[in-house]
Amino acid sequence: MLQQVNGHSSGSDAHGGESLREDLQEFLGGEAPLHQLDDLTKVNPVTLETVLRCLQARYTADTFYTNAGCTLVALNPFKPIPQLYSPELMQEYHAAPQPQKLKPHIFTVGEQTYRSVKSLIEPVNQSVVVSGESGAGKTWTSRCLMKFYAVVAASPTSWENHKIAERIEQRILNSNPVMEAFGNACTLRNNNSSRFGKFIQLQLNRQLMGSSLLVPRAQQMTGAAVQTYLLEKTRVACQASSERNFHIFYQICKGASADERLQWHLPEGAAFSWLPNPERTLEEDCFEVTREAMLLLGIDAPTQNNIFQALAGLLHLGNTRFADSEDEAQPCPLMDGAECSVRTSASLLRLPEDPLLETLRIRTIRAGRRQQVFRKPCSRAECDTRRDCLAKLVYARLFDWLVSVINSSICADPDSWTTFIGLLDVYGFESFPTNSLEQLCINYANEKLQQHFVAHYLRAQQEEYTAEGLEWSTVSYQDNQTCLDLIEGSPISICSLINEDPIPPELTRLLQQSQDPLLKVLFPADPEEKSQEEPSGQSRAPVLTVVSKFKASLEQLLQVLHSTTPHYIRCIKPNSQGRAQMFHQEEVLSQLEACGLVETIHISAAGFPIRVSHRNFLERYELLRRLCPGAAASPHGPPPDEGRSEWSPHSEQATLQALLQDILHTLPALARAPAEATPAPVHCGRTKVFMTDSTLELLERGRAQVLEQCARCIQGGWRRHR
Ligand code: AOV
Ligand code: MG
Repeated sequence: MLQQVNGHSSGSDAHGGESLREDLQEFLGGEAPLHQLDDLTKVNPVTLETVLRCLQARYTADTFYTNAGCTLVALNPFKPIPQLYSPELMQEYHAAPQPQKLKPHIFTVGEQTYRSVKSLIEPVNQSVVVSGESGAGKTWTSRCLMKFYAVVAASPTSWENHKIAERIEQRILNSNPVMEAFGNACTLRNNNSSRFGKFIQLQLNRQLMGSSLLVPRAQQMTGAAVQTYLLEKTRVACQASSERNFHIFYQICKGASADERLQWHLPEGAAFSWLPNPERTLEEDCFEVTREAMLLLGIDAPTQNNIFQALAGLLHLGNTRFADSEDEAQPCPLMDGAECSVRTSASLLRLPEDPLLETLRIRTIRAGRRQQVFRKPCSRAECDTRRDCLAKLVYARLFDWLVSVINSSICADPDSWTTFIGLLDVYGFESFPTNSLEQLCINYANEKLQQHFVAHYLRAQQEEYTAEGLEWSTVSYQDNQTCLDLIEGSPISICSLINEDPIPPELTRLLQQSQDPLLKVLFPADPEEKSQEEPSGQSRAPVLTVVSKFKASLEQLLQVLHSTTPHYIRCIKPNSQGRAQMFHQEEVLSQLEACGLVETIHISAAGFPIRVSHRNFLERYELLRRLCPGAAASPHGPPPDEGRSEWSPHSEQATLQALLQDILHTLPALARAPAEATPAPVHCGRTKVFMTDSTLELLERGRAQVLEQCARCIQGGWRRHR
């Protein structure tokens, strides 16, 4: 199929030549060249091939954003384009009377959400759902949007406020390098892959201009709250070949000073088994940036020192290797050289060395009515699992603690904000040669978000048309409900069958013995935790599994999204090599198919994004109806001038529809619109009038024209009178 489209072998670095360009022009039937089509709803006909070709033409022309009805498609350029994200451009979108008239950009979405959340009549919380497969550009996009809000939503009112505003927005932006250092890693699909999901709620206040209650001065960002989802903690102790551990470990090893190296036992060139591929240097390996950002978030140098020392302790723990025990009754011996690793690890984590070794090698079981304690030496594999589990436990608690510190640093006082804009950046769909529980959760999260999109847009839109009695031929779309049923349905699904890695209680107990101030905070002696230690197997509350907790947190997220007006950005990865100027058709095609883009465009193109109640429509455009000759001649006659309450939307639906047609026939001339600007049909539903953006624009132009004429008449009359 692809070969037929443009003569390029599918899967090649298909960059269009002259013949391709001509072909595209011809295909469009002499209309604007494909790369100039800002909105995919204008592609004709809308098929996977045509959409693909339009996106490819735009990519070739270095145009990376395209509208697709309610969605913005963002192609990853895989090259820096500073002018595309400059503060000047942000201001341009912010100041534009109609930002949607400018070239498609994430700043249009930013400005639209900002204006909607500012609305004086009915401010509604907004959310931006950024989706796409791993490496498609979600994190980049949400970072740019955060910068956009930091620029446009920080309008200081006084010098004092100016400093506060600067501090808070800077702190919010600083949360990014910190969270990415601890939560991102280099994978096969993305050098800076997010290994956790993130929903950031940018909190805005409402400031009024002087004493006027009607004119808003500005809406400032007063704070933010971050919610994270399931960190892929397995990565601390286990990395697939060619992948890396979390960035922070490399940052420490590469960026520590000579003194710190000594203190943290990280001699230059030391090899750590949990630190694969250290020779790869990435942009993300910058320790100084992380430290500076931590400092600005209020994490002082001594606390940072504790954190990095604990992480060095984990690296040494990873070098602890066990050999098989010849006698099952005896604990596994350590491999040569591993004593030193355990000792160093214990000293860095400030744990007693012998209990550390014992905990790693001996399992404690309580059984029987009297809860007798049995000690059983672990097999070598079990020792490895316990070692890994210890590291994962420390790292996951450290990450959660960091998030809570970030939140306390950036979160605004509940009384100081009224509305929010939520930005969702989760880990993208991924599939590796070997996949773990985390991949299931990651892909499950993506299916849930797709379902939200399907429910909110594809299904709800069409259901409303039917309910309103509009003639509408249903566009079929791929519903992923069966896939979700398989993962989370009841009574039996993958979620209900998974019963993963409980943490051995001895590990927590051991960590509670640490003398390290940080570990003391991460592992406080908790009486509740102690009571959970004995796995007697009877009368215990069901333990929440990782999957069930994740499922619950996703449900919560979706509830928040449902309570907002969502906006969608679909990031598309043009190739899997991360190279600029390379458009891999098959890879893009599969992403377009997966997100149902063509169906979205069909519904958007044929649909009516503008919905106005009968009453509101008449109130605003009544003056057009009165000047419209067709209306007077209408067999239904005009509706009563006064007492619009008699004007029942249900009984008069047909009359309204006829009048609408009259208005719209007269409108192009009235609005002095170009001849080709004939409005698309308007539909009168049971309770609302449905129309397209272009119809609305025409109506508004007509209205402005009439008002201008009226003003001239009044002025003329007034002069004659004088
Ligand atoms: P992701 O968030 O969607 O993947 P990223 O946002 O990390 O993907 O993007 C991957 C890489 O693509 C970045 O590190 C940049 O090098 C490049 N990139 C993305 N967008 C742009 C842009 N607009 N301009 C220039 N380069 C860009 V994942 O977190 O793996 O699902 O889990
Ligand atoms: Mg990401």
